[in-house]
Amino acid sequence: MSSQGPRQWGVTPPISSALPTEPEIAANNALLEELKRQNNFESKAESDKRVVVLHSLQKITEEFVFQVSQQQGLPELLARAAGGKIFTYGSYRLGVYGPGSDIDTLVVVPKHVSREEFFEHFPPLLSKRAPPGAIEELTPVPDAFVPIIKFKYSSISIDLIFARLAVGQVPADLTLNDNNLLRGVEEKCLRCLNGTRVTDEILQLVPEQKVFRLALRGIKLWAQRRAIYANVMGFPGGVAWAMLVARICQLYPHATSAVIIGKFFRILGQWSWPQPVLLKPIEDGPLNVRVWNPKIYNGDRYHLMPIITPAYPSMCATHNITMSTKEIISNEMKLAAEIVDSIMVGQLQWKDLFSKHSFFTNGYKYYLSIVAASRSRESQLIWSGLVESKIRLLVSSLEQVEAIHLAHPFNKGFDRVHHCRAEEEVEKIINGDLQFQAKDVKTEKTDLTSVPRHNDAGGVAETVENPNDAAKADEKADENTIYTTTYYVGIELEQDGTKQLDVSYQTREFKDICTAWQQYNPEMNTLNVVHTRNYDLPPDVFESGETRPTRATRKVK
Ligand code: 3AT
Ligand code: MN
Ligand code: MN
Repeated sequence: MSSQGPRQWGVTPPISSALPTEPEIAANNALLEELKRQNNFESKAESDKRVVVLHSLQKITEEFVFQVSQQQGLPELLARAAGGKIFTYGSYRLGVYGPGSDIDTLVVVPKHVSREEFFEHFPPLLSKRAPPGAIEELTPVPDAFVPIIKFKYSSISIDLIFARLAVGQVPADLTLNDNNLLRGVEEKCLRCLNGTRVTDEILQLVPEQKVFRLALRGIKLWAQRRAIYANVMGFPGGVAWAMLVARICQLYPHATSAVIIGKFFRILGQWSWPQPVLLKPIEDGPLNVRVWNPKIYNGDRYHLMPIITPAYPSMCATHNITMSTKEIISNEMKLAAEIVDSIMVGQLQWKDLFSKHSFFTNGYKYYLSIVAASRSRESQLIWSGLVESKIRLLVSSLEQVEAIHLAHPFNKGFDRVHHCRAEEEVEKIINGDLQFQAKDVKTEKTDLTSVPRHNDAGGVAETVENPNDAAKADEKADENTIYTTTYYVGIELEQDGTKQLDVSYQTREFKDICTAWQQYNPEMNTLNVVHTRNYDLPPDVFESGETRPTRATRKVK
């Protein structure tokens, strides 16, 4: 018998190593059934299709490396041995993908194959080797912060990124966990390797992957329904939620997913932030790069809810969190803890945990509507993305206003299209007026969890703009078409209510930050911050069946 006792997962001993009870197993089965009912899993046929696509991408990668190697004069045998391998990261790698998920894929090549060659040779090879018509919407974005090729392969979205290692060959059995593999690798490639290295480590650091996956599916669905899933807006993103669930799995190594979810809310709802959540001790490594360390770096001391990625070089995946979003997340966790307790004793059901947020229906009396507008769709994609990435700065500065207790950003923007004939009408539109909204184009929520835009630590940052296909309004010659994206921030005032609400300084400062950006074009883009009372919220932020706030009727004396 081993004298060492059970393995310790993570940085502390477990809280409990108890085995599941009958009622816990029953609650877990009910959780699984509810997630199925919520369409959280895709069919076996769909999943099999992903395997076929990935197999094909592996073959194409090998051919790509072979082709480039031969062109460089390598003899056939060596060109074959140069190898090339694909890895995945994101929800597919974690095993928590649903019907609409993409496959986040990384192509790893040996040192003699360059990024330029990847962008030059890979797309044509893809079209040539995939079944006819299988590749659609092929969009290489070589100049992004993380260069990427986006496409659909047999209707599955693929995000393809690239890393070149400082090795002569990339064999089929290569893994990316050795820190020394990072030596001599350029920065863009390091960023691309990070996604796979982090997801791989998370999976390595949990006691039971199956338990982890089901619990994470539950937590992700809850966070999406509660509108607290969006890294750009100051909420945790997919990687951060995964790490939080992983930590709870470490603390209860034999628990069911249902129990993990309950403990998740209890423990994290009262976590003594800014104590960091770690999955293992922070490692030092061979590179001259920054590793998260609040003792050394002043900036790291300001992280309010630090959740630290396990793979070297460790980073904080939640540096965007503000005082308000932290409070909102903690409140949601406390509320959820009560709900799960009731589920466990049979008084509520899992569907109650996944109920929709009430940000608009029963949220705040006052909202700020941040309206980003452009005269063309292309310009609007870029402009709204920039404005979106700065909202959390506005939120932080609103938090400093004495009369404001909380500034709550909604996690998605609303894309609208408007037709108008006169400049006065344009003026109204860019100030939030919806009377000229195109009748034939539905308002769309920009899904920040699936349209990656701006940089983030702890994952692979992709700066990509996704053309919004559904809203293809014709631009008629005699009409101006204006594109707006509106972000909503709910404002909770301080209790005493005596102070005046004046946010003119904060909104001006926010506009200055956005318009200082070099791609801002005053001819094309505008930005306005409008005060909106709850009863003036536009109808399209509500779903059918929801009750809109009404103006409180005053008693007539
Ligand atoms: P889906 O199932 O695809 O919706 P996911 O977790 O795979 O969920 P993404 O495909 O959007 O989500 O992202 C996969 C990884 O790519 C997560 C993170 O490492 C990286 N990533 C995506 N968007 C961003 C972003 N805006 N900033 C930084 N990293 C990002
Ligand atoms: Mn994904
Ligand atoms: Mn993706």
